[in-house]
Parts: sequence; C-alpha cells; structure tokens
Amino acid sequence: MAFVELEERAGGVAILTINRPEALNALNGEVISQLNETLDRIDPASVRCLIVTGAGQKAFVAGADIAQMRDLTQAEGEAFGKQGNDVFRKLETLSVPTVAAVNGFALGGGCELAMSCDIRLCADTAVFGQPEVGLGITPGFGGTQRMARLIGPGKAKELLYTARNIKAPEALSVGLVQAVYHVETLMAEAEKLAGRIAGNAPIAVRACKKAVNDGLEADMDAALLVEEKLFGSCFETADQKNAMTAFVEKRKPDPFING
Ligand code: CO8
Repeated sequence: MAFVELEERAGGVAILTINRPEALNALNGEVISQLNETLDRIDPASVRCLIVTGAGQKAFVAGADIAQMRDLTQAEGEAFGKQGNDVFRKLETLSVPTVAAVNGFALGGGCELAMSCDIRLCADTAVFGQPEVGLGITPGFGGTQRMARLIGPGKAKELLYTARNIKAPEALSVGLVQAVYHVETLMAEAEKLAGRIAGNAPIAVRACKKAVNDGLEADMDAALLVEEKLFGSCFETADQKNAMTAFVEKRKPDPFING
C-alpha cells in the first residue's frame, strides 16, 4: 500500500503526499519508512522545490499513530522516536527547498513534520498543536527543539505544557506559518510559491538553504564562514555566469540549467 506518494510536475516542482486519509494520515512505522524511501528518491537534478502535504480535506497529518504507540516499551518508544527523528532530519536537511502545505490538522508528529520543512503555508481550516503531554508522552519527532527555535522558547513551552491546539490565525501571528489561504486555494498558492522558488538558480537556492540551516547551528563567526564558502561555491557555475552576463547586457537570463 502506498502511504506516501510523489508526483513530479513540470517546472521542477514535486508534491509529496502523506496518503492515509482513513486515519487522518497518522504516521505509523510503515508510513515513516515509506517517507524515508521517498525522500531518498528525490533527485535535485530534476526537483527544484518540494511541497509536502496530506491527502484528503481534513488533515495534513493528525500525529503519530496512537494505536500503534499504546503498548510500546521504553526501549521501543525510544527506537520509534529515533526512526521519526532520523527521517524528519533527512527532510529538514534535504538539499532541495521544501514547502509544507498544511491542509488541516497538524497535530503531534504532523506539526513536527510541518516544522521540518523550510516554509509553512496553511489552510484557514488548519489546526496545529503538540497534544503529547495529554497522552502521557513528550513530542518525539523533534517538536521540542524545532518549535522552540521557530517561535521562541516561551511560546513553545506554553503550547507544549498546555497541549493547547491553535488555529491558523494564531499560527500565523506566532510565526509558526508564513501565510494562511482559503482551503480551496492552498495548493494553488503552494504551487505558485514553489514554482517561483524553482525558477531561481537551483544551486544558489540550495546554498541559501544550507547557509541558513548550518549557520543557525553555529556561532556568528563560524556561520559567516559557512556563508562565505557557499557564496564562493556559486561562482563559476553556468547559472551565475548566465544571470550576471544577462544583467550586464541588460537582458533577461536564459532559463537556469541547475549547473
Ligand atoms: N493515530 C491513530 N489514529 C488516528 C490518529 C492518530 N494520531 N488521529 C486520527 N486517527 C484515526 C481515528 O482513530 C479515526 O479512526 P476510525 O475511523 O477507525 O475510528 C480516524 O482517524 C478519524 O479520526 P476521528 O474520528 O477522531 O476524527 P475527528 O474529526 O472526530 O477528530 C482529531 C479529529 C481531533 C484530529 C482526532 O482524530 C484526534 O484528536 N486525533 C489525535 C491527535 C493527536 O493527539 N495527535 C498526536 C499523537 S502523539 C504524536 O504525534 C507523538 C509524535 C512523537 C512520537 C514519538 C514516539 C515515541
């Protein structure tokens, strides 16, 4: 059964869909394993921006599978957390840029999946939250770490300790998402954004992603060195020569070739 689908569109945009709508796309071990394999198939030679979304009208992902987790031992819980963490870290550090199109409930592991993407857009029907403490556990797929980094430790702790769900407007106001759209237009808007990203020089876009990600994990001096190296790596690419020559010659650049 395909719980994760990957569809490549023209123009370098691909759409990854978590497809288990009968359980609101809840993440069991099999879904996570298929997500892992799907991420391995994404080829930056053809994919310039990846959209991550959930199947159906109701949920992005309603969390890790509670029925499957109920009887886990301590060691099994830790192993499940590692399985999720490894895959979500793979997504976070995927070389191509990623946009989460959050089309409904993004709870627990679903909120954590969205936070592992570079940019989050959501439907006006979206609901975010980390309900774990109400289930007797902590977030286990990176939620404590990524939420604190994205919206600050105070707000993150309030949401984590209370297990309070928030709707789209509050998610926007705390900076958890970058934009809210009517549920009917969300995917079109996500594709528009992804298309715009995909139209820029891919090596440079990927270098921006790496610079932000790696730089945030370093002190400022080391972070600026990361940027210098990545900045330098863009020179002598065909896309850089094409774009800068076009500017100097007062014309539009040829389409970028990802080289
Ligand atoms: N796990 C398993 N099944 C689920 C989940 C889930 N997280 N969420 C929904 N489902 C299933 C329901 O059981 C139901 O199945 P069935 O039709 O067979 O009864 C089906 O999806 C539809 O759901 P509902 O009938 O509940 O739909 P409602 O519209 O009434 O409610 C909600 C929607 C509010 C989203 C509700 O389904 C809900 O509260 N879901 C659980 C949300 C949640 O608590 N998520 C967090 C889970 S914990 C987690 O993600 C931890 C991540 C880190 C793990 C670390 C591992 C160690």
